[in-house]
Amino acid sequence: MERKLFFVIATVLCVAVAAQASVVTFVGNEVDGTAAEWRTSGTAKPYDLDGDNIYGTTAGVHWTVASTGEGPFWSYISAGGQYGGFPAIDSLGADDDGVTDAPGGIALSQFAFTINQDAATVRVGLMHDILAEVEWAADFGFSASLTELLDLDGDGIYGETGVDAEAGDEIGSSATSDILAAANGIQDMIFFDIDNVYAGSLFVLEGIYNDGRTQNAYMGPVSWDAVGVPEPATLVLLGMGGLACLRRKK
Ligand SMILES: [Ca+2]
Ligand SMILES: [Ca+2]
Ligand SMILES: [Ca+2]
Repeated sequence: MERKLFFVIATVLCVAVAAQASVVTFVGNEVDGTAAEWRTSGTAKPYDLDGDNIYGTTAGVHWTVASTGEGPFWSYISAGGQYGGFPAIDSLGADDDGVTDAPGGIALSQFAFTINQDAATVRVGLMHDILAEVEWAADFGFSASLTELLDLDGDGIYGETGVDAEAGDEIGSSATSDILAAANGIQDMIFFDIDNVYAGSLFVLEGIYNDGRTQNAYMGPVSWDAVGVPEPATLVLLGMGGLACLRRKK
């Protein structure tokens, strides 16, 4: 009986270990909402996943020119540069997940990040409408997409096109937000959920202008709130599941 139970658990865990693909969905926009007070728990946050009224409880970041960063939960690469004229928003604080509070900056077009831990769901928030008036006056029709990048052929390059005819391109689940109302200098936030997050998964956030411009879209700070992060005991169990998979394959 014990042995049977072990194999049932092992089978479930084998499926869980083998099915490494996340599911990305668009959750909603907060337009002219609480984004400027994203770190102030006294302000109710309608889209906060973990309910502590802070966007980015797990991690949060602003960035500087072509920056990279790494924390216990994530690492990131900002593909873009920095731009001045950043209105006041809550300080991230130097003690938040080891991220230094960079001066106001924004990324151009793309922001890639890796999540280093399993989680049931991670909610990603992207701030927009963060420029001073002289800039936001020309800033409208913004939307964002979040896409998982995969490495199906195992060559260490993620998100290639046409590498595997059977499985398709190395693009996983993807979602695009609604188009935001024209910028007015009051910060907005766009939220995506990633379900079935597994350690080492790679994602790219992309800003899109929908008014025919070829110019890169400006993106603001990013927040992560996670639920269902396994306790160490569960990780041990998953490790045992992985071993069981190997044993059964032999
Ligand atoms: Ca939170
Ligand atoms: Ca590849
Ligand atoms: Ca706005």
